[in-house]
Amino acid sequence: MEFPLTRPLLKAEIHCHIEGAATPVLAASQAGKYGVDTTDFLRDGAYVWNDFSEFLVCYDRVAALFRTDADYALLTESYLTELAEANTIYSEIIVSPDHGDRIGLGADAYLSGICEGIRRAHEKTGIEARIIVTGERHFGPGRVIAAAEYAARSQNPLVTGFNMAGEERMGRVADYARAFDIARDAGLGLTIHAGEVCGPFSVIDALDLVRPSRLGHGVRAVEDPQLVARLRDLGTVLEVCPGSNIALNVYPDFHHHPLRRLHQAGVRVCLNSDDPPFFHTSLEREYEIASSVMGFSVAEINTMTSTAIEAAFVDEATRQRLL
Ligand code: ES4
Ligand code: ZN
Repeated sequence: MEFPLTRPLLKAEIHCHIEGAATPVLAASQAGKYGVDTTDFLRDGAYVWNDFSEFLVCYDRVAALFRTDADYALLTESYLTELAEANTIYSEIIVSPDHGDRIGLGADAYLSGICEGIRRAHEKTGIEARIIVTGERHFGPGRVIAAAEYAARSQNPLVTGFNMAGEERMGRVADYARAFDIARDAGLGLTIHAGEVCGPFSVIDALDLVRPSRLGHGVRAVEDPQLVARLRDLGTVLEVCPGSNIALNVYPDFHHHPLRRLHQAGVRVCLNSDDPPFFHTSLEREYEIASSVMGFSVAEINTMTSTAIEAAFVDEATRQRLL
């Protein structure tokens, strides 16, 4: 008797920071190569940090272990290959030219290393990937505007979006709005970290001043029912990263995470890994938890995957092929 072949669940994500995808094993190997002492941020095979501010410092320390375009190609290829092995068909990678500048590599070589990693992973596995350039909020408005200008003039077909990550408690969105105007005028897709560390006001500011089609996290909008209705009516897609939220103590555990409530309220949501090894997660684990702990059905999970692809900053022909 023949058994019907069940197709494995396909996955997609649109929110993962490239340096945040570095495994501790890869970071340790890079540290060995450059003779860097990592004991204050990498111990017993795990990254060491206690709160959001320390996480951001740890992130910068790990980023500083990647120093050449070849290092970035290796990092990107490793991350995408692992995703593809878990049946992931699409990923949007958040990259920060400032991190390339800070290590003396320069933004162009940084970006070309990441593109080479995408090319190799695509050739090996077929996975599609695009790049979202990000400004880091805690580097200040000047750097965020410079990142937007860089993205706007890059002419790189893989660069399709602009984001702002980093310390959400620094300044107000208004201080950074010009960066998003530059990116919008250049035709880039817009998304912004909001409603992760800060409450509903950060999401309201983002909607009013940036008018993004998506939000990085946005989950704390759930604290304001009017805002939830606004997100539903606008069709704004929340790039939800449950494991990140638990690791950063935004919620005590997955049972208290608002993904289910947001989905129930008609807000468009999808699953993402953010900085997977920093938060002891992977996209595969996010999908697994959504199913086994949060109780999402196969159909609901497939809807979240489709939502990620619908919201992706990708050309229509590729989107239709992936859907
Ligand atoms: C980040 Cl979880 C998170 N939030 C804000 N900025 C970030 N950069 C890397 N991970
Ligand atoms: Zn993020």
